[in-house]
Amino acid sequence: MRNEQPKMIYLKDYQAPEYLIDETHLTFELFEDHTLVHAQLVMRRNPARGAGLPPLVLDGQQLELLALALDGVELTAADYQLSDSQLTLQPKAVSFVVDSSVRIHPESNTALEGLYKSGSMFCTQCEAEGFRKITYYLDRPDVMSKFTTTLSGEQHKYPVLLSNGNLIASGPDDNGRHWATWEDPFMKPAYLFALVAGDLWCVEDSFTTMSQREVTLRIYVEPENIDKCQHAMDSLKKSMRWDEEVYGREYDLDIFMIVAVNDFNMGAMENKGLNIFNSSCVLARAETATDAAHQRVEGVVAHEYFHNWSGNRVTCRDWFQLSLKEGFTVFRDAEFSADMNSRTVKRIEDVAFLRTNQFAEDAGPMAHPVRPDSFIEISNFYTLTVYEKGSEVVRMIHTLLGAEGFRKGTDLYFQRHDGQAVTCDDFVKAMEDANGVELTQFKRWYSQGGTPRLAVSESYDAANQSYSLTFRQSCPATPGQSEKLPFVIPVELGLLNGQGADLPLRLAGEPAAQGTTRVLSVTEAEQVFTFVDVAEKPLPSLLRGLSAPVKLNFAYDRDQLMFLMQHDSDGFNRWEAGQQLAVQVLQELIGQHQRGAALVLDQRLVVALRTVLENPSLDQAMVAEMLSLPSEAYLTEISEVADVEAIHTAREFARQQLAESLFQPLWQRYQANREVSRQSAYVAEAGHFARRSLQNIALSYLLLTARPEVLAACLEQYDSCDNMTERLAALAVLVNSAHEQERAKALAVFAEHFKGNPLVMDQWFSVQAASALPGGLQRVRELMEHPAFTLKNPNKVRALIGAFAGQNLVNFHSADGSGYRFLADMVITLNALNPQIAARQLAPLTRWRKYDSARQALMKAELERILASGELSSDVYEVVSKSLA
Ligand code: B3K
Ligand code: ZN
Repeated sequence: MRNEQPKMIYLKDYQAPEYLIDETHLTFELFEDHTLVHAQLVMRRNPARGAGLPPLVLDGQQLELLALALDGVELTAADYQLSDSQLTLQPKAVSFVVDSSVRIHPESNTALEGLYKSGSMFCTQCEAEGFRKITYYLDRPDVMSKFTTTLSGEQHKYPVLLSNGNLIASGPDDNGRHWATWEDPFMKPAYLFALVAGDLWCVEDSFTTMSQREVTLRIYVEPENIDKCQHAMDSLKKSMRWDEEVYGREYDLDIFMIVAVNDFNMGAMENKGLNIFNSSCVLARAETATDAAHQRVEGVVAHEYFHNWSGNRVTCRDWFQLSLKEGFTVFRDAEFSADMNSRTVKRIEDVAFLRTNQFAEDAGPMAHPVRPDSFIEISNFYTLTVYEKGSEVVRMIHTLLGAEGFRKGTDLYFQRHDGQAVTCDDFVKAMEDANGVELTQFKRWYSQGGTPRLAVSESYDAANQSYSLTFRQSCPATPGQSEKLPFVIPVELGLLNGQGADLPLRLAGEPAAQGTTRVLSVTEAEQVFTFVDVAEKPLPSLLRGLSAPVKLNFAYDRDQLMFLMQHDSDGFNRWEAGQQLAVQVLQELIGQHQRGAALVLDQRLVVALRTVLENPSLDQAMVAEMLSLPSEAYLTEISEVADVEAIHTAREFARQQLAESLFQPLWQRYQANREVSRQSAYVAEAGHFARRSLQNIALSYLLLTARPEVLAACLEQYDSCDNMTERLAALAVLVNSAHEQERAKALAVFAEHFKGNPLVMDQWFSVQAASALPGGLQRVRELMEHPAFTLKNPNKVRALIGAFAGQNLVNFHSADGSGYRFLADMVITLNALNPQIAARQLAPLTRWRKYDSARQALMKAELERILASGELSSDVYEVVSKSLA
């Protein structure tokens, strides 16, 4: 908790550190009621900061200082100053050694930052500023040091003792204790430090790198999970090979370890050589993890592994540069997943997520540029903007330079900055230098927040056979930034003729056409591009693959969208046309509902989806994506004022109508796919994901019809499937259905069967929390009393409270304000337990500007109540105060 007014930190105030730490020698003595940490820091004045010996200011929080020595001489209280967050002492020479001993309490650390206990094991999470809760240190990413770590604990309770790098010695102690010493040969900032002690089992494998070095791979888990590691191990080996092939990056230590822990604030952490993972991002097998979970494991294992180069070997100078490693690494893992599975489907999923969630963040009170200018609490800036939009920015560089040019840029970046802590500017500079291009204007993507609008209009000149597109870009104001300068917007496009074929593209002034899809750079506020040799008025396919994270506006009519859905050569844009058609149709229904008129579904949506369903040559995953109507959250995001009730009613009406009208083709595809699932064992591969996704979305429509054969099929799937993907889908469909008895029975059977598996129980909580049936809040309150629930576990909080507030929009936004009150109560409780999780759960309340004035008032009142509730963490304080500003 803060006891001073939280301070804003600014990028413009960055200064290099006064001192450097060449070597860090740590000793941990782990006990049940405390831990002793001894740190020996071999330090010197930073030559870049000139002469003189200013005071040395070390970061430290919640540490009990037991002893302090400078160059071997014990210091007394008169020799240093101690505050809640700093230890200040006066060096006497350019080079010196600081020794400190502190006592800490991992056993009562519920914030899960620094050293803490997850169940019976010790583990760490240091990024961003957790290391200062372990020992006094220069806890900033531009201070890089060589670490040696010795840890000791009871042999019986903690047979496995791990830290970064290589094990160099170990042995027994007296009194049933033992110890191990690990040495990490690579310089690293403190945020990459890790330690684990526990009763763990591991699966082991090995990988031969491109220069023929053998690397030992180990995944450590609690004994009951030893049968759920194979998928993560396979994913790790694929990631290692992919990074060699696509980026020329080889692994650099003799061992790579992953440890799964149950209590973890985020998905995982890329500590050098010792990744620590939320168990939800490691454990996967058919019976307990869905296809989505398998894909998440693959993606997160890859993401953390890729950080070894994009993050660890080349790290961030300061935390304003977070997207340097995160945006780049998300781009890398997205491309990896695209290569391992279906590229188009991966892009569709990522874009749907970006537009629903990051665009909402960009339109809210916490909006910030990809490289923020200021923050109060850095933990609040592990955002969709830094991660997902940051990845889009890297993707645009890739689009502008092409794959080869981009690779030249990354080669130069890694070579030039290996072992350094650098900035986003350094990244872009490497791209510029390797390609002989200038990206000055492009860099506005790093410094300007908000989602740009791109309005496009057309004109066709039949006499001259020319076709012009006019692009107008603008960007709404965001906190602290009222005026925006034009961005560089890469627009990938094609022009379709009346038969749906792509036309050759020749811009006025060019000697010849250059392909049928190309990338235009829109750089002005308003800019016209004219194509020549255009014999008939074409239909444009714009922003293919979402080539820039902008909101596109072109006045397509519904027939044109149906045409694009069928003919666009770009699979992503075929999906996109279907989504736009659905948005138009749903918005019409929303309007009808608001006027009190009868709801009438535009039959063109039915025709379009029937065509998709009856086309056997389409990838089944694409069919499933096209059948998925835009989510309520997305419809909210694109509304001026979101009418929660109308959105829900309109969307459910459309689903119901589609289910009735398309019953035959849905039933046929469901039965065919279920039959294949019945005949074959579970396989975690793209083709199988595709089959099951179509099967399950078909089932969700089918159960909206009152046909008894569908209920029977749903129960058959629920009872006799061999995997969690089919089982959970059947359960979710039942939970949202009117079949009360079957629902209750399925839920009870599920809970009984999986009560020993916390990750599966998370799914059970989520499915119920997200159910739009009336009485949602009451159900959530009851579930909080379930023995498997605890507010101390972040996965549980996300599964129940997060799913309720983020996915159950009708119940959360109940007009009486009960949902808001509940969330505020949870945030106040969590603030004391785990500030990072508390601040994250707040997000739905910060979006108050989207709603009608009555709801706005209720939401703001809850934010005010949180603000007045007493001692707030800097995490919660920052989000609440900015939301009310
Ligand atoms: N780098 C970690 C983030 C941990 C932040 C904790 N406040 C996860 C990742 O992006 O790989
Ligand atoms: Zn990351």
